[in-house]
Amino acid sequence: MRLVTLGESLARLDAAAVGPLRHARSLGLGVAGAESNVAIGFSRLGGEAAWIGRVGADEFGGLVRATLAGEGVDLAAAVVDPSAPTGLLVKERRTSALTRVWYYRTGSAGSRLSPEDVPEDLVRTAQTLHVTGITAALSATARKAVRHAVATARAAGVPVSLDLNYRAALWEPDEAARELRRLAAEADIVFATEREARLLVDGEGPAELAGALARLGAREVLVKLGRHGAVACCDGVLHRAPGVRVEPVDPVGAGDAFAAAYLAERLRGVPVGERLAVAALAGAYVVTAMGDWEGLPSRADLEREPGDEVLR
Ligand code: KDG
Repeated sequence: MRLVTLGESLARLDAAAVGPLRHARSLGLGVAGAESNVAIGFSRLGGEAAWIGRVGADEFGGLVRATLAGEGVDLAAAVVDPSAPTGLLVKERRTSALTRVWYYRTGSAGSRLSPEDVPEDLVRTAQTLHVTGITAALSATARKAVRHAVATARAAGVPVSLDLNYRAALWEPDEAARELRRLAAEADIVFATEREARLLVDGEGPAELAGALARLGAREVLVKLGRHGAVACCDGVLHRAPGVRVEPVDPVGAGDAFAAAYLAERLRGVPVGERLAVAALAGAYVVTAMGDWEGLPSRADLEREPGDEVLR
């Protein structure tokens, strides 16, 4: 199983205490980045994942590289850029149920990703290319890098997976909708929340939205519903997975966990209904731990008997 992904990974500062950030007296240090979260999740489930991206020649860049390498992610295509800093995000726990994110990434090394950074052979020999709307929103060159990777994968018959991952702080809805529709038309697999789906298409509920997204071009569309599970439209057939009941402590990263597990199970030949259920379980795992990816499950975690106390 070989997954290739590209995007920006950042240093992450986490407020330990609940409340306005200005009153946080200490911040934890970690790593964030939707695409690298997926790479870690995929690697923890036994796959080989390679990450393409740029970090600065600074300590935060070292942190990103050490963390991804420690999780078994292949960094042969990662570029160290001496002329720009590694991007940073700060997570505020505004209330126990509401997390807010502040970005410091304009002009970052990661946002300078360009088509020349995408090794075509790596993409051509992958079994899945995974991209997200975040990278397309970072800069004109990063958007071209995404388009180039997608075109390279398509020409080689490599399935393209797209997580819409709309981030309102990075671009305007109209511009996002235009670019995401274009990418969705070229993808084989599309992941969306209900809200993200509505940015691109019209529809009453999740099933209609999944069908409408599928009409843009992808054979597999997954609409994630958080604690209510997910709906999939695969080759015109609808599937549903119920949610997994958990006590979430940090909601960030659930979608990446879902995508990582879905893509891993897909490559293992697991049927759609089952891979949806595994993906929902992976999402549940990640929200029960602090951090965007730290709680991602291993295969042993996923194979626990249903009804185990682990997630309750
Ligand atoms: O999906 C979680 C990501 O959003 C997070 O890890 C940080 O990539 C990130 C972003 O751009 O928000």
